[in-house]
Amino acid sequence: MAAIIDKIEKRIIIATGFLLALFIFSILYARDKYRTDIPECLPYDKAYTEPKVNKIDEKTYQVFGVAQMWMFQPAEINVPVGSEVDFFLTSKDVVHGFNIAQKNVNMMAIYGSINKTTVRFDKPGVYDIVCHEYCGSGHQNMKAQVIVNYPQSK
Ligand SMILES: [Cu+2]
Repeated sequence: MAAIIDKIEKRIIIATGFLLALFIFSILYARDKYRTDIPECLPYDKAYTEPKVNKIDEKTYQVFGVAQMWMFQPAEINVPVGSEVDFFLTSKDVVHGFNIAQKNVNMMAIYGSINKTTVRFDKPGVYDIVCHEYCGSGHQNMKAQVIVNYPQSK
């Protein structure tokens, strides 16, 4: 009797291992194929709770994004075409979502924590940022925009 159970357990362990390998492979495949950046967690630092956009150089920007009931700050981010933007994201209250559908960005804004992802904007246009974690009665009003334009000629 015990031998039969062992056999089933063995199969379950093998199947679980296979599924785990499949999940990990899927994430790595999606990262390379769709150039999806997997968000990282950084050590918490109060400096990130001040919403701002830092220009590092012509093509590199840092956005300190702060989510709160019910808004994102900064609400409008202007960058030139071809920019690489590091988003550092935190929340002032509850858990919020941070989704840029056109760029496959899917992050959470969490109180007391900093999440980071990097996005490259190669095409001009307006990229909507929405909160996709239900966070209260004003949830549907939580949006911001990344506006990507050609640099103005001097
Ligand atoms: Cu929200």
